[in-house]
Amino acid sequence: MIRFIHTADWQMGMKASGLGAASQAVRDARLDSLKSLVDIGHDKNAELLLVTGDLFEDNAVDRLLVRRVGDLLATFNGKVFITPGNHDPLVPGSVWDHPVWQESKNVTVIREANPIELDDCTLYPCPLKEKYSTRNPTSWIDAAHSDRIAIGMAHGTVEGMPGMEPDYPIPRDAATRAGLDYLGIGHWHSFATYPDSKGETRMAYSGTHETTKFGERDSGNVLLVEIESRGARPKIESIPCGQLSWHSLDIALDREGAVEDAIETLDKIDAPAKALVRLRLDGMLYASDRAKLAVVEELLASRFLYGSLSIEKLVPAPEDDSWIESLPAGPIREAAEKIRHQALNASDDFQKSIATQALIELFELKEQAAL
Ligand SMILES: [Mn+2]
Repeated sequence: MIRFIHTADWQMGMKASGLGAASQAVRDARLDSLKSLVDIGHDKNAELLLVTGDLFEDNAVDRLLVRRVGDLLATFNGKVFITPGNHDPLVPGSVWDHPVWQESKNVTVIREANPIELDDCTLYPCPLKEKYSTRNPTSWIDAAHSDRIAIGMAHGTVEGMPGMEPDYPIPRDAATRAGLDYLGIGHWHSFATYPDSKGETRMAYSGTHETTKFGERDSGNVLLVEIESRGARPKIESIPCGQLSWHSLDIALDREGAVEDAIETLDKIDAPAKALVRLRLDGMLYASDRAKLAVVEELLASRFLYGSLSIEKLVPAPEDDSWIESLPAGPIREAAEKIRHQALNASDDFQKSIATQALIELFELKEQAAL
């Protein structure tokens, strides 16, 4: 029997740019969740920690970060095996030249695609040596005649993903073809499994241990894999490991008072100080909801680690004349009428968006003047 942690795509050193002051916290979280990953391995009595590529964002990341990651892996009770991926390929001058990898007795950076015999299993690793390739990295593996538990480690794109270039293509039935009990793969950041023709799952993306961006489905986990014996169906458990939660919210406003829905949705987010929120509102905005919109903006800015609001797709509710009537009669109201007409009738979305924002700004100016 063998029990191990399968993980990949740590992308340590990623910039997390575009998140303002939250960028540093996002980078720090990637290291914190590595600590919890090691703890999970200890709690579950995992004998091995298998990392299938892209530990680092690239080969030029800060040497101190490489040291920190290496030191952390050295704290794992069992053995650690690493295959370089396409972000951190094994090339001269790569992160894998750092002395930390020689110092840790339990950590092995795999440099050649050759079987590794361990006490309870054989590993079939596929380290990458270039950023891009059209070859199947697992094609050399032939474990069919082995009587030992056979575990592959690879990095690439499973064939058949719509619209994807064949970047290190891995056939959907790669584990069966190679005679493996389990093929742990990396490259895509969401947890995904690929059942074979018998309905048994022997191939999986672990996904990244900490979510890397908005819209990433089912990331922030590690996999605990247990294989009883050669040929047995692997037990695969996805265990949450990430520190931060990412929420990409799209809310359509369809009636007066609907901005309240957005506030309620924000109120339901657990541990807001560790949440990143991207809220996109579309639909119709009523003049009476404009003040609530300011509350939404304030909540996003104050409560969460990161919050952004996009209202480019909102238009003023056409039947709501209070947009116009609350403004002083004369040139300002006339301007507002023209802008509203533009917001509702412009031929392209960009013009609509600018007109809507101009209308909202006009109301804000009016309210400020009235104070
Ligand atoms: Mn990759």
